[in-house]
Amino acid sequence: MINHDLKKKLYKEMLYIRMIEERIAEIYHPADEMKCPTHLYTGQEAVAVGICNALIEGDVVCPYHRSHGWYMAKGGDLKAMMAELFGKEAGCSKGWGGSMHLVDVGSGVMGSSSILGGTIPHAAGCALAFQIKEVENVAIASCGDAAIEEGVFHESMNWASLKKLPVVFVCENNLYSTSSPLGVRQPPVEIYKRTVSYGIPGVRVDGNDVLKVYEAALEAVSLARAGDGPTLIEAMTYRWREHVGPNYDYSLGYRSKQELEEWIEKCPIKRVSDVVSEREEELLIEGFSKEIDEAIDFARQSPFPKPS
Ligand SMILES: Cc1ncc(C[n+]2csc(CCOP(=O)(O)OP(=O)(O)O)c2C)c(N)n1
Ligand SMILES: [Mg+2]
Repeated sequence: MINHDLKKKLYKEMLYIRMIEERIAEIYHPADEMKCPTHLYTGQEAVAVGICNALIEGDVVCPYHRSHGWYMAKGGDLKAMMAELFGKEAGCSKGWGGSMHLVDVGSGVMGSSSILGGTIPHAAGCALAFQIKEVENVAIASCGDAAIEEGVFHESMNWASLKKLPVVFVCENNLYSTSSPLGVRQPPVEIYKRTVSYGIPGVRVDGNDVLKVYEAALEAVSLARAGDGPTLIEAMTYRWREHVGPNYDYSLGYRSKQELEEWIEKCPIKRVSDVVSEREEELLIEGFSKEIDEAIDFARQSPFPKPS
């Protein structure tokens, strides 16, 4: 049962992530201080927020390259993330990783990766460690729809099913791999149905509905925690901005402005915005804006890592 307080928490976290991403988009080119390739999460916020809110202390996430939302939703530190994007020593990966390689082991962010599908076996490995240690924790792997085409996805599903590992695979299906639509890359079988051959549950949810994502996550996580093995959650969503970078890219022709506008209508944040009053929203925006300013100032003032 999702009460008012939880709904508000989910709303706030999505708004926070949206504001961070949109601020990065504003400063990325004009300031030219972030040298790392940056994949923005705008439009997909409900997935990381819905999943991470179903987790408990000690659970871990292994996020994919569109990682900022996961890092923040799991409790990562904004200043450390911003410093990482600026390539600074105070960054969460000491300035050497950039946007796609965010780590905060203390918060359970076990390291995102630029290698498609790369963090799927990492999560299975974390889950194996939990099983061996006999702790009731769960590991989450996030990936995009393109990672389903990687061998390592299938190897991990096979092993996780065989060993009944406490892992939940989350596929954020935003319909594209860079500029290639799903239909030119995969046979017409829904991603969540691929689990049939591994004998594990697969579910599809509206990935722009944070309440639905949360409920699906709760169920998958409780199965995993009870020793009943993995689940694949396919969350249908859409990235608003270009694959990598801050621009809108419908002018490239691989997707239409109309398609983007239809998904903007389905904004995950707008869908639960009735949980706050206008005044509350203003205050939240004011507070988050200040925090983001402070994180950017902190990142700018931090030194670069020493070559040694
Ligand atoms: C193993 C591997 N192959 C190819 C790439 C190049 N690459 C980077 S992002 C990307 C598209 C990823 O699409 P998807 O997994 O659907 O995630 P999205 O970016 O759509 O969120 C590709 C092909 C890579 N990083 N790793
Ligand atoms: Mg994709």
